[in-house]
Amino acid sequence: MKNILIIGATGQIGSELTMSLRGIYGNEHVVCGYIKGAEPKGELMESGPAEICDVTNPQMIAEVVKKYSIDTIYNLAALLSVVAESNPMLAWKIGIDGLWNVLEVARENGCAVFTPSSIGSFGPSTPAVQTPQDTVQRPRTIYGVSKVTTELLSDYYFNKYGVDTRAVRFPGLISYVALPGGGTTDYAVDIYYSAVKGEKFICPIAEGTYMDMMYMPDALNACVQLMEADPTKLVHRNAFNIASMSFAPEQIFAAIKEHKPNFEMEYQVDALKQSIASSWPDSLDDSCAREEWGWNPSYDLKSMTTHMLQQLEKKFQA
Ligand code: AKB
Repeated sequence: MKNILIIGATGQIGSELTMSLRGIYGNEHVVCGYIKGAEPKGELMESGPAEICDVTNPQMIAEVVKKYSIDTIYNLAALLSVVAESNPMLAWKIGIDGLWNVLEVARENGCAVFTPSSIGSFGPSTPAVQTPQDTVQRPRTIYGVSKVTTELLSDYYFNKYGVDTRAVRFPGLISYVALPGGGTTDYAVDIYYSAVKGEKFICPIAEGTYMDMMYMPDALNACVQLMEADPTKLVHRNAFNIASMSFAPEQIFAAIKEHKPNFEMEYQVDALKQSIASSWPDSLDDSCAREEWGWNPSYDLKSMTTHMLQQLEKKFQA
């Protein structure tokens, strides 16, 4: 049985991952780690243990790990790409100084660690179409710089100390449960909210800009499947390309319009978001994840759109 700590458990991924892991391993075995100002609420708070656990405070992490005999840490604390550009030093402090803290506690206490990377770890000199698993990573954003460092430092701790570090490169994640905050791919969530509210969507990303995206249930499965994978099969560790769909704004708009024929969209391109989006791959080659641990997503743009709209409509009716 695993005892799991999720750092950053009240964020977009964390709030759903915590509930999903509680469903698999048992409520008492999954600790929701949060910071002051981002307290868990409702089911997240009530269904299992919750502790203040600031990634920038190594003693705090060590105390929680010891108190609950933690053997696996999901380190989800990070600033997303757009917001990180307005505070690069804070992005580094959380993303990299925080990662050192987590890896040191993991080394001392024998924990496995999952710290996600992103499509943001690639840059303008990376092959953009079917981006290979092992390729050029020279990002221009501080988010990307910290994600490449995350991959390298996590591999370093595995090779030098045997810490069981594993991760994926997340595409833009789309969910009806919690909103993302400060990412370049957020438009692909916001567009569904506009459609359900009956509002015109103002798109900050230019027509023809492709990025990889994924529906949250597939992203959650990737976390669990990779952390449960047979280590002898893993050639790579930090971090695997995973993919399920790639689209440009006009394609997600068209998919929504099939359900909502009166839906309207207008482009008002945001210069910062566009420059980041243009520097990221159009689509990833995820064959290593498929071969090494059986990655096989369930949702494409069509099935995700049907499910997203149904779920958001229920949410707004309630
Ligand atoms: C962002 O847009 O910053 C994130 C990501 C793709 O890592 N969603």
